[in-house]
Amino acid sequence: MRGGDQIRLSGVRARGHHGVLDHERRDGQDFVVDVLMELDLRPAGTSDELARTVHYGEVAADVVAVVEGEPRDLIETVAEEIAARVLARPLVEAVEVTVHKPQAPVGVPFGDVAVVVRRRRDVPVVIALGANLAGTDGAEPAETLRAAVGRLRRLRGLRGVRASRSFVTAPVGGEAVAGQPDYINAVALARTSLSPASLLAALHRVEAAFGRTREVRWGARTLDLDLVQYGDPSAGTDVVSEDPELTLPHPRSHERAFVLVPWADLDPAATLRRDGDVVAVGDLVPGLVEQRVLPLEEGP
Ligand code: A4P
Ligand code: MG
Repeated sequence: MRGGDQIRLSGVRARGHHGVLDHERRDGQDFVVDVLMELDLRPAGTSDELARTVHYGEVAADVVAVVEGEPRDLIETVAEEIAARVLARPLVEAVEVTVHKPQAPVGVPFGDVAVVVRRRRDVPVVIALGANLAGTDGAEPAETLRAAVGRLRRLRGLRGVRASRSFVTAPVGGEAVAGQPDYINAVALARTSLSPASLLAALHRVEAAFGRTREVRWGARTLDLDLVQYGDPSAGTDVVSEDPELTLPHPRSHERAFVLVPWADLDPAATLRRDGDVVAVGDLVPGLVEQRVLPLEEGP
């Protein structure tokens, strides 16, 4: 585990019927479980809201449900199942699960036997990049996008960052963007161990590092990073959220050529959830030909 924030839940005891021997299956025995969760505790610590952290009572209930549930031959399997349940909680980035079996049939006097599994969340994400103002250091938008992709590559909790080529695009948004200069847009694909909220916060920090200010919504900007999709809709693992702070998938991406064209260019098999249906990104592009999107010579 890395050296970040943690919640540690130790010594959860429950009776289970796991083991390969007949008497283990018949009589059962006590199992003791420790769970160490890695997550960002700042949102909870600064708001005092339970919804912004993991409820350790619910995690304890998950542990008991697995231990008392389907008998397994191996405590490795029990540990794996507990880890999967804990990681299914949206805020948990990584988990270490220890399953002790202190009454195991070892054949000699012994203190304890335990297995430890460490699992990290690993979710595919799609990030849209856009800029149409020179940065505070005078960098042109295309340069800013290249530098921003470099930042994303170094972001803790993000790996395997792949960026599309950059595209020159006409401003979309009617009156609100009238008279703005053309945008440079690109899309990055990556895998993350961060929760959706932590990833968005990290993207906002990158925007700020490039001089992004937010006086006017839809205003011209030095850098805009939107989280387009979190998870894989074709596998049914994408997060869907109506929260105005973080709407997923991004509510306007499906109608924006400046997102879809670079995305399909980078990943021709990409899919997006739209009104509950999973659609191919490439199939949405032909309906948006009136939006001007032309490749820049070199990608970021
Ligand atoms: N927010 C909610 N969901 C998300 C999400 N999935 N990703 C919230 C990112 N942010 C999300 O965003 C406003 C609020 O949206 C944030 O508080 C965040 O919590 P913002 O970045 O502060 O402001 P914005 O970018 O002006 O608003 P928004 O809604 O992101 O604007 P859009 O829809 O991104 O439009 N035309 C071209 N050619 N290229 C462009 O890149 N961009 C825009 C901005 C308009 N026209 C454009 C382009
Ligand atoms: Mg934005």
